Amino acid sequence: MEQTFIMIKPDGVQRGLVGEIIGRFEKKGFSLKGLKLITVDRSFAERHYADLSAKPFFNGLVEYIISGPVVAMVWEGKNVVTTGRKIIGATNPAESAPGTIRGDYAIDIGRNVIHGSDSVESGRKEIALWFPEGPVSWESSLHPWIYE
Ligand code: RTP
Repeated sequence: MEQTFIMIKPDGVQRGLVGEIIGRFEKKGFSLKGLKLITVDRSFAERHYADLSAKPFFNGLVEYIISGPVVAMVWEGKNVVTTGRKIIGATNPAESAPGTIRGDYAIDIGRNVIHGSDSVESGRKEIALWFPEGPVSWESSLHPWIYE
């Protein structure tokens, strides 16, 4: 089954949005396979965002991510990468539809509350980086009520 890496960024944690965000993924029917509250250092944040190292906003982005604890998660389910990005909404909250997490809870692109892997392959890489111990292996007894 497909997995994705989801991170509630420091602003989401500080604003008390952890329960709300987890609830949205849970209620959709996805399964939580990894969860930790963690404060990362600069070199770790730079590794996570290595693909963006040439961008002008890179330093500000790294400062933001290391500014407080984040909630790192692995979520599993059919099409969870693409559907997870839809639940999250467009990168710039000014363009995120109401009903999405960013559309409902964010205003500035540099304080957009949450991260989600943009492909199955980057999900794999990000899960390996954040969960070197591997996700938790379990299967929800609700599966027959969620998948036909
Ligand atoms: P994410 O990785 O956080 O899920 O976001 P994304 O794929 O939707 O967007 P990406 O282009 O990968 O950018 C990563 C994060 O960098 C910040 N950003 N700031 N100031 C700016 O122009 C700018 N552009 C991007 C955002 O926090 C974005 O989520």
